[in-house]
Amino acid sequence: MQGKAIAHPNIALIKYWGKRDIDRNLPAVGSISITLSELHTRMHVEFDKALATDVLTVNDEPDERMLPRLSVCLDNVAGVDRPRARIASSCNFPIAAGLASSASSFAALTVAAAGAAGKSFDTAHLTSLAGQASGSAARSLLGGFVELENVGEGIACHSLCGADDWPLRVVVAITESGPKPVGSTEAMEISRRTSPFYANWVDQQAQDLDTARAAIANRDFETLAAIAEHNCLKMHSIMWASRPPMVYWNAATMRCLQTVRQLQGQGVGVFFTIDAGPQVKAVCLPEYASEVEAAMRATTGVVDIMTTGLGDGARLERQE
Ligand code: 2P0
Repeated sequence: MQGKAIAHPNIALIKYWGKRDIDRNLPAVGSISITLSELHTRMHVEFDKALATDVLTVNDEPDERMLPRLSVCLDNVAGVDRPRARIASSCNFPIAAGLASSASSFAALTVAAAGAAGKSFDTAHLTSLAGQASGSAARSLLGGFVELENVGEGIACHSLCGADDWPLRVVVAITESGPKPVGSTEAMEISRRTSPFYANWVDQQAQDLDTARAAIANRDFETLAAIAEHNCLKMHSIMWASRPPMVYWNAATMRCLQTVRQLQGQGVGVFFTIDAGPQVKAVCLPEYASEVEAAMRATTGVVDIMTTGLGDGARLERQE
């Protein structure tokens, strides 16, 4: 009755922002992401009939905050009549700070819970379960470049390119390690309801996805860089124009963008992307990784740097 799984966060190059069905947590738009290798979340789920409630530890400390969402995910995977569970999560990067910790957490939890419940679901079903818990988590089921599509009444994910087939590097510049002021789920809803740019965003997404998909197939870094930066800035423009406005950036976020622009001016193959937080991810061709890392590290306000390659999808490590 126990399962242990590992999953890596993913960074969207073409972003998911907004839902078409809140109750079923279905995204309004498709997205394309890269799964990272060095950052990870491990989830250990142990069902125990003697427990009265689910209990959670995060990095060995009791933690109640995420428990309600994790419990619902366990219900969806193992059934509402399941025994209560001991959930132990460990994460090697800052949580809830715009580094996609919910993606790796819910992908790992879905796989661990299915293992603990003795269910052998296929990837399509695991994708749908993880996506119900957190939209971006569905993409962490797979490795390398991953596309999430809206298909009928649900979602489907497929791999566009393996992690080793285009081994880009990602330099993550941490500019602040505290949790973000507004969670993504709430921020997406505020955007959908109030931003004058939201409808355009939804309308244009298919075109951005087509451009990125073709760039990945052709290993065309320049085209991917241009469309990823455009899509990222569009997403943030929606948030800035929402009521209340949501600005996740800080001064160092902007300085990192300037660093990337300077590197690009010197011919370095790099582009930026930013999620619902102040961290900047600089995606680069492997030959430029140390140059990009040094430049980001030297940027005023950057408090930490993590460099990673592209990694594999979520997997079960132990099942008993
Ligand atoms: C993404 N983000 O595509 C976008 C870009 C953040 C910015 O998916 O409400 O935690 O749980 O489905 O997946 C973060 O949102 O949201 C996210 P829910 P999730 O990566």
